[in-house]
Order: sequence, then C-alpha cells, then structure tokens
Amino acid sequence: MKTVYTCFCTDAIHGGHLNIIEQARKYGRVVVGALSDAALIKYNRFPTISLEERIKLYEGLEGVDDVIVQDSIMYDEVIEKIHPDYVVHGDNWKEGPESVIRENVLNCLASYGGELVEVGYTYNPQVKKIDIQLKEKLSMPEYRRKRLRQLLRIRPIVKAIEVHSGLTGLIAEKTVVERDGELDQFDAMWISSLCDSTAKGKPDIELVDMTSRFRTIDDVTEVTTKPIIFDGDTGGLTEHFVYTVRTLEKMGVSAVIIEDKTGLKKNSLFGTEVAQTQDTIENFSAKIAAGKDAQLTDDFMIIARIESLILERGMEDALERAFAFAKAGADGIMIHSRKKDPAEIIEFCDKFREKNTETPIVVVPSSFNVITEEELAAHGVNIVIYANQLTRSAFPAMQKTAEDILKYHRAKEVDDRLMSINQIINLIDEL
Ligand code: SPV
Ligand code: MG
Repeated sequence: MKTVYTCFCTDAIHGGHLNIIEQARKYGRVVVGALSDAALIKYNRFPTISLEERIKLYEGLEGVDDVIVQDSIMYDEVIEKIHPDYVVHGDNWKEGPESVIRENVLNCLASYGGELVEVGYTYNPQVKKIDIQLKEKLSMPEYRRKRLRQLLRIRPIVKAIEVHSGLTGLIAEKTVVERDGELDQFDAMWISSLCDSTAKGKPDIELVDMTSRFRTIDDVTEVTTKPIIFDGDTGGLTEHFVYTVRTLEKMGVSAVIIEDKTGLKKNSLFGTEVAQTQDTIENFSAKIAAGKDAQLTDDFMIIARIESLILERGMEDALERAFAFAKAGADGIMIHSRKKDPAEIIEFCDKFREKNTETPIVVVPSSFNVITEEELAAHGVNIVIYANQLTRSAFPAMQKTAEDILKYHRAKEVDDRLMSINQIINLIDEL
C-alpha cells in the first residue's frame, strides 16, 4: 500500500479539503499532517482552535487513515519520517511566498522518487464563506484580545509594527516574506502616539485626544485580525486611565503601554533636549494597580514603560522601577533608550532577568537598530516593536512625488515609482 501525505492548517473543513482527501485516497493510505501553531503562524492566519482540536477534526474525516503533527513549514522532517510515495496539495501555492514550500516539497520528493500531486483549488461560495467567517472570527474582540498572550507562549520573540490607519493595518496584516527558504510575518500591531499624531499633522504631546486615538483603533480593527498594542502615552490621570483600560479591553486591544512620565509629555526620542518629568515610583505604581483593578478580562495586559535611560537617570533607577512596577501588577516592562549602541538595553535586560524570569520585556529599537531580533531574544526580550518605520518610509516617498509633479508640471515622471491603479483598486478585499 502506498503512502499519501497532505498537510492541513485549517480550523474548518470545506469542500476543498474533502476534495483533496478524495483525490489522495486514489493513490493509497492517507496521512494528514496537522501543522503546529508555531509553524503556521509564520505565514498563515492565527488558529482559532488548538492543535489537539485540529488533530481531532482531521481524524474524524472519512478517508483519513492517520494524522501526525508537522512541526515546520518546510517538509524535510516529515518527509524523512514517513517517506510518502505521494504528497497531495492544492495548486494555489505556485505563486507568492508559499511557492518556496512547493519548491521544498519537490526537492525532498526528488531525492527518492516521490511524486507531487496538485489538485485544482476549489473556489466556490461555500469555501469563500468559510474563509471570510474564519477571518471575521479572528477580528472579534474576544479572539483578538487574548492573542498577544498566546503569541508570547508560541513565538521566541513577538514582532509588532506601527500602524496608524486602515491602510497601514493592511500592510501589517498581509505582508509575508520569504528569506533563505523561510516564511515570516508580523505578529502584532503598535498604535504609536508619535505616528498617530504625525498622521494628523500634530505634535506627539498627548494633544490628539483618546476619542481620536480610539477612532484610529476602530479604523485598524475594521480591516485586520492581528493583536494590537496601544501606545497609551502617560495614561493620563489615574482617574481617566481606568476608563481607558475598560474601553481598550472592549475594543479587543491586547495591551496598553504607559510611560512613567507626568505633566506635558514629549516624545522620548528628544531625550534630555526638552523638559520632561518622570513620575514617582509610588504614583506610577498606583496608576498601574488601578488599571489592573479596573480591567474585566484576564487577557488584557498593562505594560509599564520606563524612561530612566531616556532621561539619563541611570541603570539602577531603571531597574528599581522595573521591579517596583512588576510588583504593582504590570504585565510587562518596556525599557526605552535613544542610544545607537544597544549596550544599555542589553545590560538592563540581563540584570532584570537575573531576578525576574517571568515578566515579558518589550523594546523599541528605533535608535539601537543594529541589534537583531535573535540577539534581543537571547537577552530575554519578548516583544520587539518597530515603532515608526512605516510612517518614516511613506513620508519621503510622498514628498518626492509632490516635488516632482511640481517640477515637471505633470505626473508622468513619477509614474514608474507608483503602485498601479489596478493594484490600488484591488488592494482592498471585497466581501
Ligand atoms: C511611539 O511610537 O509613539 C513611541 C515610541 O512612544 S518612541 O517614539 O520611541 O517614544
Ligand atoms: Mg509614543
């Protein structure tokens, strides 16, 4: 009896999957691989059911003889283990980032004469409906809110990118890249106060009020499913912060980061060039505790951001605050620096981890951008936020286009650099 292998990463079975099994059965005994969470979240949607539930789901399908776990996107290990005579897959992976998986399968099979069978992908209203329903489910507050905690358990380091609109949200949601035969995507979105303010042509001084910031969250949640980390600036008055926590929770935001500053907040990247006042440990701890008390779910996270290194108050002060804020109930510590050299961030992380191995550490490597995610993770960092790069890349491109149209009195000279009209009208998914 020949062995036929097919890998599934779906939470719901539709006609397309049944067709794959039906085709696979014609070739022999059908083994279905259930792709592990850690592997599938690198390029696919976040699962809405557990791996165990997915295994049960696949085991229950008629025509499936065995279900095994596939731990990696690439097939090397699984193929070496079961040596299938055939691998069956939908033909929808010939283009785009997934084509590297196809190549990997072809190479693995070629080494011993196995065969790839590609089945025409089933596009019908039922398949489309299930696809939309799965996506909609993930965008619901109760699914989205808990996802950051889930990701912290699965990912060696959670990667968030700045978003400030529906459009930037779509970029965070949909960008998947292939490098060195591996696929990857962002895990989460950061709603930066700097970029949210900049998009409105306003300074980053808590001038754009919470109602407007919530509106930005709405724009983003409308078109995405990934979890949101919200930049809550100072959190404002404790009496106001407790309401902010409730609203963010209701909206499905996963975490708020508040910084230990008080009075007129200025952007941290100004450092000591402008007057900035750090809050006392007592006051800020009380704000964190009040926020934790106010929240209704166990999912939501309040992360304390420490500005001691930015304000040049020293490592000891930063660490004292970190331990105090963790004790006050903070679900994470963000340590910030505006030095190009990551040394002080590394020193902080190592010293914090000597005494606290649990509380997640968050960093924003805008200035110390030489350090890689892998190096950060090795020093105990759990979340890395790319806080402003989308805004900073869009602005010069738009400015240059505006200048060139003015210079040439027409738009022809800029056209080569632009997204095509066809691309822009097809960018947004239709329901
Ligand atoms: C932001 O993105 O608004 C931040 C990070 O708070 S930073 O600009 O580096 O202070
Ligand atoms: Mg900010």
